[in-house]
Amino acid sequence: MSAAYPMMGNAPLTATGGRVADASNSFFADGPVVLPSGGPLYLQLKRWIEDAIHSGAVNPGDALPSERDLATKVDVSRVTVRKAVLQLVKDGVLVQRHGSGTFVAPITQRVEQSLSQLTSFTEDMARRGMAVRAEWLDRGLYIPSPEETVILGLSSGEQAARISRLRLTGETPLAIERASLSSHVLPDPASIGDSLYKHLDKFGNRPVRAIQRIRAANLGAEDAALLHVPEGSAGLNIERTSYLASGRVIEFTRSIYRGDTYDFVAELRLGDPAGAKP
Ligand code: 16G
Repeated sequence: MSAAYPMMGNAPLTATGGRVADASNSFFADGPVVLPSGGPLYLQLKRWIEDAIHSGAVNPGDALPSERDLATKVDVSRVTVRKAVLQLVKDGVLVQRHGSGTFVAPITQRVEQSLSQLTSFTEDMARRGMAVRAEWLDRGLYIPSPEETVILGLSSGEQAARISRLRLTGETPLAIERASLSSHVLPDPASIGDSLYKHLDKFGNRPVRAIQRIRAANLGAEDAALLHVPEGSAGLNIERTSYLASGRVIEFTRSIYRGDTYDFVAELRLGDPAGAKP
């Protein structure tokens, strides 16, 4: 993916997920085009566009000319343009938005999350000055699965309140979160606002401790589409089980984070070597 996000890393992740589209980027309007030589024509065109992005002649968020205009300018068929563009979309270099065209993919900056603080997504992002929002994928009360019954310690008659959200900053999706809680704690899953932890806090149910398990994963088609990355991209599968001070489990959440946007950071201290004499 490094070629797919050539300028990732230093620039800020903007609230809109990229610069304002500029269909009149002068690079595409300037003089005759000399495609890099070798290989099929569509790959030459693909390399030409990639080089333009690498060199900064075209910027993240810039719009590509229409298929027809690009074909005329480069003097290739529209089929060749389509093939090159499709490949670049698949690689995550370009993004297509229905009705508005094709754009250079926005820059994404890696976000660091401490592994020693029990914070919420909203708090993590607020500390970085990033506005977050959620798109609801699902919320409702369900008959609990055996796993939910065991992990949440549900008694008979308790249902599982499930909330599934796509977490975004601006237009850039960062994570998918699928949380389960007891229906006693969250009888109306539709009532939580932007932040689950804020909602739980209101009722004195904010978790004070959590166990988090992190695994590498390659994203399946559905999750990859939600996160706007190519299928099979690297992701982080995270399970968080959170506890109240009483020891009761309050939340079990499975999250999938984009591997290209998140670093989880843990501070390590020298402990007492096992068996050390006082
Ligand atoms: C974090 C937690 C998630 C929790 C959410 C609450 C991880 C991996 N997960 O994203 O378990 O439900 O925060 O965030 O850190 P909210 O209060 O903004 O809804």
